[in-house]
Amino acid sequence: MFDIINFGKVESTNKLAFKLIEEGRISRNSIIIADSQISGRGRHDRIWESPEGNLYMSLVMRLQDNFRATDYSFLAACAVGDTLKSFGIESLYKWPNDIMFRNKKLAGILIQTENINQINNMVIGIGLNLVSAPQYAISLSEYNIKRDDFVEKFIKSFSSYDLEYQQFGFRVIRNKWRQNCYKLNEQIILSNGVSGILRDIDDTGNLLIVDELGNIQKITVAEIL
Ligand code: BT5
Repeated sequence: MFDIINFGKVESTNKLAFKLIEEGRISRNSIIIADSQISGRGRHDRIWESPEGNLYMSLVMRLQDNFRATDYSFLAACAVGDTLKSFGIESLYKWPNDIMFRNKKLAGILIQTENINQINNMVIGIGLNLVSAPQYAISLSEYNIKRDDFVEKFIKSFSSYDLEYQQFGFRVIRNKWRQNCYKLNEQIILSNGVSGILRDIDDTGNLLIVDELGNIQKITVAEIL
């Protein structure tokens, strides 16, 4: 189980997590939660809007040998999705790290790793719009979900997926993730210029697209536009 550590306003819960690991002030089974973030970040240093009222959390873990950090992006998405479902909310998972609701972005996941004192540390940052969102995104303001209730259920779901992952590997997570895959079997366009039908993810989390010529393209890094 995780120890929960609450903060008020922070720069970024992911950043704080690594600082606390470096200073030896946190166990590798903790969750940092903040009320708001001054400089919340997404991938490639993109900004994550972080006003008060939403959920900003970072899970601090030790990344065990032979496990891939990227697998945890799918695992965390499944746990967020199942938790949302327990509140009656049907979400979809957009490759590689978004949670969508009513066709708009509701939550994002940012996984970072750093080797500190010969230990591979993994920080899984999750931002979820409980009460407010930027105009182009969506929140759950109409649902009245308490942050702590969400976190409690999320931890249970995450921990049970993690056990399954450790026992059976990525296959179980992949099967579960693809059941809620956003735009599955639909035409998509990617940021790298590739377009085609989104067919699947493979056993390492790459996106598989069938292009106009019927060829399967394996995509490792890109965004679905
Ligand atoms: C993500 O990045 O979606 C990962 C976001 C992770 C945020 C959490 S909060 C706790 C922890 N601490 C941090 O500092 N970060 C993590 P990416 O796929 O790069 O998406 C970033 C894009 O999402 C931005 O460029 C905006 O277009 C959009 N965006 C920004 N804020 C948003 C929000 N609150 N809701 C929905 N979309 C947002």
